[in-house]
Amino acid sequence: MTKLTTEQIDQYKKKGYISPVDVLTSIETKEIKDEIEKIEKNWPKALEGINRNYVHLISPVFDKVCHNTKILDAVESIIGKNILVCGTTLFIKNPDEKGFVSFHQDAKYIGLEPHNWVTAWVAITDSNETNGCMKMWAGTHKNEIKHHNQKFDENNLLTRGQTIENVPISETTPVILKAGQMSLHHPAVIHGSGLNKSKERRIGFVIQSYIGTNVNQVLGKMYVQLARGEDLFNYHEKAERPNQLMNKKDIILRQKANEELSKIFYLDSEKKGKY
Ligand SMILES: O=C(O)CCC(=O)C(=O)O
Repeated sequence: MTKLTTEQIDQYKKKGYISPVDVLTSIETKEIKDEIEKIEKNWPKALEGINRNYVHLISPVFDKVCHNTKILDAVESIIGKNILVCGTTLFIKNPDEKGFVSFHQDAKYIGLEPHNWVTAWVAITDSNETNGCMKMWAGTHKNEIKHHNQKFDENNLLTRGQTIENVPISETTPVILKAGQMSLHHPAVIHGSGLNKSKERRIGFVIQSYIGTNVNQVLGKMYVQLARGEDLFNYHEKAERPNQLMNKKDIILRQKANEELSKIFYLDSEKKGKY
């Protein structure tokens, strides 16, 4: 078992995130990149728009990442031994596009209470300042959830373009990761990311999030998998693990899961974005 060190846990408590943690081999990151390309080639809509979510429900390769022992050991150090996978998102920034992520707090619109959950951002390619890595405003997880303006910018990779204004960029820290490393961040830490100015894709596979079994969904319904321990609370719908890429029954389940997720993300919103 490769739990986080005391130093890493202290860093998480103090800053609201930790990085880098080594989790995948180069063979594994290549397998994931190949899987993305295979899906994009054969099912062009399967990762677009809202379908960037829940890819782990239709692909055994992504499912395997969510249940990776190294990732779960680290997550257990933060949220305890009873762990559910409650969602995943592929954050891809292509070089010729203008995708960015405004500064926000994940806990704002997601409805997961209490905040015994953590997001694992797994780098499938290197992620650095040139290609638009995440930037964290350390320590902000200790404050309240802030007001977010809803901007719906064309190139914002967030659902509503939710934005915390006036974040002092000089106080943020880039989360620089090599392919195969991950960062873990707290539901309330303020973070965002800029443009990909490189000539290659930047790919993050984000398990958002791992939740303790004691975490409820107070705004809607979610489809979860047990990743470790036992679930004595039974708050959520259960999702089976896929054993084949793009199985019909898995596609149907994923569609249902995405419809429910969309209701949560856009609750009380006058407008809908493209994700
Ligand atoms: O991939 C990015 O640049 C941002 C992702 C993000 O905001 C998150 O994982 O919470």
